[in-house]
Amino acid sequence: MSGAPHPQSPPNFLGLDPPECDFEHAAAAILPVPFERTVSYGRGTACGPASILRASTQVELYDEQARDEPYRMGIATLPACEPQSADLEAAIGEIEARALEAMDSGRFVVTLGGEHSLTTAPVRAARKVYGAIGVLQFDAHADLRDTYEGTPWSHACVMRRIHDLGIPSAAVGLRALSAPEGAMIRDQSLPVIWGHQLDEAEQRFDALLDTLPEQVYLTFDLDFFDPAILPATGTPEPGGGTWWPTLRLLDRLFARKRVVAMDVVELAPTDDHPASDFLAARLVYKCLGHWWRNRI
Ligand SMILES: [Mn+2]
Repeated sequence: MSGAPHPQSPPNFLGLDPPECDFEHAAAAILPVPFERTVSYGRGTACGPASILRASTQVELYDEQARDEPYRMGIATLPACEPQSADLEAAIGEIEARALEAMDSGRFVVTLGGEHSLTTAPVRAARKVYGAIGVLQFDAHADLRDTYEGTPWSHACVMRRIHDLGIPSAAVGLRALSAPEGAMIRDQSLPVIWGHQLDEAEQRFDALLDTLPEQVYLTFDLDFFDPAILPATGTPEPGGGTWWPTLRLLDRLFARKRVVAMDVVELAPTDDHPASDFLAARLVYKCLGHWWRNRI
C-alpha cells in the first residue's frame, strides 16, 4: 500500500489530550500540508504529514537531554491545508493564507510537507508577520533552479523563489545541484556547508549563522539526512547528515537565533521504512523543545 492514502484521519501531533492539544492553550501549532504537484522522481510526499502525525504518537514526551517535557507548552494540530487551485502559484497563495492565519495568532508554526515547493508560502507569511527574516535550509539539493520541468514553482526552484524575494539564505548538506546552481552560489557567495563538509559542520556552523539576520525561518528537507537513516524520501542522495550531529546544529541554531517558524518536508513514506516517519516526528519534537526553551 506504499503511497496509498490511509483510511483513517491522522491523530494530532504526539497524540496529545486536552488541554495540551487545544489551540487556545497551545504555544505551537502544527500545519499539515499534504501538497504534491511537481515531484520529479519518487512520489508519495502527499502522505508525509499523516505519516509523521501517526509516528509522533510513539515519540516519548520526555526529553532526556533537557530533562523536560516540551509538550507542556501546548501543541495544537491544525486541520490539513489542501489547496483547491490547480494553478501552482495560486495554490501556494492558498497555503500562504493558512500559514499567515496560524502565525498571526502568535503561535510557533511548524508546517509539515508535502513537497518542498510549498516552503515559499510559510516563508512569505513569516516575513509578513515577523518582518526581516533569513532562511536556513537543510537539504541535499540546492533548489536554486529558475525553472524546472516547465514551472518556476517546482520543488527544485524553491530557494530561487526565496532568493527572488530578497530574503538572505544559507544552506547545510548540499550535494546535488546543476552547474548553473553551482555558479550562482559561487558568484553570489551564498553561504553553504556542503555535504562533503558535514564532518566539519559543527566548526563551520557559527560562521554560517553569522551570515543570517537575527530572525530565521528553518526549512528542513528530510533528504538532508543520509538515506541510511532516512530512505523514505523522493530523491535520496548518499553522504547526508546523521542524527546526533544534526541535532547539535539545531540546538546551536535555536540558541543563537530567534527561529520564527519552520517546516519539515519531503517525507515520502513507505511501509518498508517506518523509521523514516519516526525520525521526522522526533525531529519536529526536538525542534519544538529547542524553540520552547529559547523563547523570549
Ligand atoms: Mn529541497
